[in-house]
Amino acid sequence: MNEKILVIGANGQIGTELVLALRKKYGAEQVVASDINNAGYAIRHSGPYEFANVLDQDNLHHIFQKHQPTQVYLLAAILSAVGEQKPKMAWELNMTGLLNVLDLAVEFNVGRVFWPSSIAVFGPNSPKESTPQYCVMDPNTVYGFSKLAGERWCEYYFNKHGVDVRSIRYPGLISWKAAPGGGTTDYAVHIFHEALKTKSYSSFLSAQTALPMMYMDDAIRATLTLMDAPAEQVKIRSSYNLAGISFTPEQLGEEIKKHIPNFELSYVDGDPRQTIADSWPKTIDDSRAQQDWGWQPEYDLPRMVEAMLINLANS
Ligand code: AKB
Repeated sequence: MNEKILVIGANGQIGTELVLALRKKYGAEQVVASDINNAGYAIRHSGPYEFANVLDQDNLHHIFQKHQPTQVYLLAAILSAVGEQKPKMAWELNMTGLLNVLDLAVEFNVGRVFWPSSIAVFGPNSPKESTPQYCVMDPNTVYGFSKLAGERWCEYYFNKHGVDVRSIRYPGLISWKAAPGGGTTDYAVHIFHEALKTKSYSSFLSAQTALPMMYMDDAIRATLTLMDAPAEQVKIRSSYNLAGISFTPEQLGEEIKKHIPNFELSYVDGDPRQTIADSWPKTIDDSRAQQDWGWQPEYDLPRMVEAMLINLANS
């Protein structure tokens, strides 16, 4: 089948790499990138591009009508740290944006929809180690409970309207092509830029704060694998746990020192992102993703650190 793919929120950390991967796979003309901000030169100039505001149903309707997408990726969101500064706006964007797209997916009979969830759906009373797919979930950030509510809407639209919606609970994503946009896990990207530039970094998370993370290449591969899987293999229609690497700032710093021996890592106390990180899992059990659609990560900590340093140094 000739796919026509619409990516909404294409200029963000995931979108920047996902659009390029989709254009390579399906051909540039088949992948329409869209975003509310017109940054992202590589994205805008390597294929079709539309201005899209997920809160503007008429604008979205026009884009769906014009391109008749067979697959839609909705990546526009406000992440955990910024969400705490702008709680109402985060709820509005993350929730209304999703509902607008799900309604249009029904109206235009879109074949498949991808929507990202996050480890932020877990909360202080969720198990911290090997956090299972199903457990107590009491997220206490606006981002976290907007993602949890979004997961319920995704499953609901699958059951009630037959929308083939697929989702992953991404861990913190580590990438060199685009910056992360206001999350709690952002330190794990900033640290590489500073290590190369100034040989030092001051972490806003404490030395022992372990969090689930993933190199972007693995995240893109997971996303495309899930979207390619036959519908009957996608047994979870809320969102799949996905694990890559778990590490602390101290462990990451030690690994960077193997490449930059005089790198110095320090820590600042009292950052509000520490409280968010403390409410999240340390490690994730992703056995359902492994069983249902064959997920296996390729990047461990040493490989990810080497890839980040080499790619950033050469970019
Ligand atoms: C964040 O830190 O908010 C995001 C996430 C884990 O979803 N990177």
